[in-house]
Amino acid sequence: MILSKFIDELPILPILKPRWKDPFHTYYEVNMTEFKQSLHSELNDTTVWGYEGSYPGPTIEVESGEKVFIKWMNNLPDKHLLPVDHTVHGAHVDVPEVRTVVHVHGASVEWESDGYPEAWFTQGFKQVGPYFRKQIYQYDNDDRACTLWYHDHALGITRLNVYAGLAGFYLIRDHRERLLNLPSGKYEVPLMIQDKTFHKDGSLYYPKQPEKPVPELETSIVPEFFGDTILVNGKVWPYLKVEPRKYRFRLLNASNTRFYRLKLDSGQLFYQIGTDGGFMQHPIGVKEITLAPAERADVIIDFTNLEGKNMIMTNDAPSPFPTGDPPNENTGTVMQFRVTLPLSSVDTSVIPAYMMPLPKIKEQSASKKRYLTLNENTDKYGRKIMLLDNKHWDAPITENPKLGSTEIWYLINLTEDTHPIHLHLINFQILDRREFNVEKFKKERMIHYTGPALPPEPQERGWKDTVRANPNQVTRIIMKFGPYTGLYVWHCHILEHEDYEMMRPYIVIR
Ligand SMILES: [Cu+2]
Repeated sequence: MILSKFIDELPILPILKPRWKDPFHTYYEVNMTEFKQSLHSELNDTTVWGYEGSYPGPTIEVESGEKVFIKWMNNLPDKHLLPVDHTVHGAHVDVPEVRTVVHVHGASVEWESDGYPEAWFTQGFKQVGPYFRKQIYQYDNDDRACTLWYHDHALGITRLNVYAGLAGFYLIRDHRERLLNLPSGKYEVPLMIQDKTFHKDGSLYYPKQPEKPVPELETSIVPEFFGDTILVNGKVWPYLKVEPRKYRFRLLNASNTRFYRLKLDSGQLFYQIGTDGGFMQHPIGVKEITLAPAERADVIIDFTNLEGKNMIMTNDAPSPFPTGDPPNENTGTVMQFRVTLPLSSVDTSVIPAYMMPLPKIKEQSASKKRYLTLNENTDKYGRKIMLLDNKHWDAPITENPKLGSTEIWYLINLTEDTHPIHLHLINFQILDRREFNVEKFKKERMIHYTGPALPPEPQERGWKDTVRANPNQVTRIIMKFGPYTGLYVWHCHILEHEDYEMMRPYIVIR
């Protein structure tokens, strides 16, 4: 079944209204429920999970420094929409099948409100995980303007909960952003890009068995999942009618495994103004933007003088990345822009020449270096299992940075895939990437570099919370730990890896 492209309009995500707001606090309640929604007009309505009855969830917009409280509430059914694999750690038969916990990706948050994977809760908070501490999460939002997103993070079923629809945007705004005079209002559109596969009846497909099924087990964990259709804001291959003027788009890859390398088929440039953690120093004009799962890019596209033109945003990233198959005509198509709306007023917005200072964290300021491997092993059923530093989730904590200290982490990738590595709590800067001899490292546990240190790509020169750690390379990142102490996680953001042990706790100590 092949769905027609560009017959549905891009959904513009609603902004969530707080339940209550005074000069000191803002309070939201967000309900998670199961419902049916049309994801394409040729497809029967799809049963999905969403926040506040919407997939993707409504956008939460806050001001830098605003004290925000959110009660995330689980009103989902007891039975999961998708096949749970009870052989996966944290999803065994001794815990409820449907568990949720919400993480605001990229936010700096006290640990009790960060959505620790074992702080899950069930419908009505009837049952909670061992690290559950509070029903109402607190967000101080002491960050600069940036594009964050919220999504589920429950241990062992994150891939299923997010694939079912539990994801939304969380935008922090600030004074500096308003001074930049960027395209705003209806000319600023967040775009959440995901891939999914559907059954004929419109229901979501997620693989149930690995390639070599274990007869006695209902297994579902797979080393990767690639859908055969691309959705933006919850619609398959949508179109957006635009005016001949500048637009700001916040691009987010919210897919389970798929990477995207986005281009405009008209050859137009994206003017990138921001990375994961906020504005870059200067905008860069780029022909293509690579986004691993969880990465964001804040861009301006200028449709001025393009009246009547259509252009397609395409994807040519191989899957798995970077050495897998190229996308086909379907997975290579993301959405269409149609410059068919009349210009409603003169476009006075700008692509700024300068956004904000971006001081480099000095390498000499680091008090500790950590050498951490990304490993590929085989589990007892013969399935692929990816690990961080060759350790499982429940091994004792080994990463324990001191509050206020700066560290350099060497991500030593011994696998054949790129892994998007995400640290909670902090933003980091990418120092460099460098080729090394993997076989020699496996034998001698010593890094033998085989090439020069490569600086981060221009599109990565800013604050980051997710970094692509490429195969055969050591990727170095630098960060200062704070402002909170407590228990956080770092993990691969390929959700099939994260769910199956490619995640580790870490603790910030005093
Ligand atoms: Cu991974």
